[in-house]
Amino acid sequence: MATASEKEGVEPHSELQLITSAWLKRHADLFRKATFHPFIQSIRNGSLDFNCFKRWLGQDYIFVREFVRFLASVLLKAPRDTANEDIDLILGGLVALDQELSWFKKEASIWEVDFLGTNPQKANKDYCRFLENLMQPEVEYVVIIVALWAIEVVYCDSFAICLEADAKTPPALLEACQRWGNEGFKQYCVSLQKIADKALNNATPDVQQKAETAFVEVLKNEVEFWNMSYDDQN
Ligand code: HMH
Repeated sequence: MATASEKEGVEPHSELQLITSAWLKRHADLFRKATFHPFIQSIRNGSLDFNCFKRWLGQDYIFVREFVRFLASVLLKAPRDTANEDIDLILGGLVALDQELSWFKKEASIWEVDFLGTNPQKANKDYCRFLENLMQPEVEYVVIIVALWAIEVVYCDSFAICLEADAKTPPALLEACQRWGNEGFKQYCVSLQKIADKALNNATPDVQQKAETAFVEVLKNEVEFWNMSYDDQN
């Protein structure tokens, strides 16, 4: 007999993603603000002031340096019984960050952005402090794997918008958009979501609540990060 999900044509693993899917619905407005931000819209319609892109580049490099530590902490905190392929996925994410940092350095020379002379702005400092708090020993693995998924999926969905068929993204910004908007990165995000839901399914309601709060906090931090990049008054 066909299961309910087969009848509806939903992929068989989808029951594992119920919790994160419910959050995406519950916080759809905020998620939209984090992914369809004026910064992204203006890349997509070709009107972004390149100075905003340069500001984003310098700030995001600082963020990614902190994110390396965060990702390493996710790997360290993974419970002993974590499936090997889940560990390998996170390890692959860390390896990709090595290439990402090289890409940032290459872009810095193209755009003449001096990373060493760049100071983190408030939204960036706040976001990095949020990551630092998540790295504390008492924070559960479930909470940080959810945060990791949320951080990645926002960039994935945002930059994918700039690659849609009718987008007028300037050629100079295409590489950045492809870095996070490509199909491989999307698959990485889907895999992270599955790991997050697996962990959530085994968590107590109390910890599930903490993870949802972390998810919402990531979205708010992402909105502030775009605001900062788009407008230097922030
Ligand atoms: C602010 N969020 C921010 N920067 C990034 N590079 C990502 C998410 C994705 O790694």
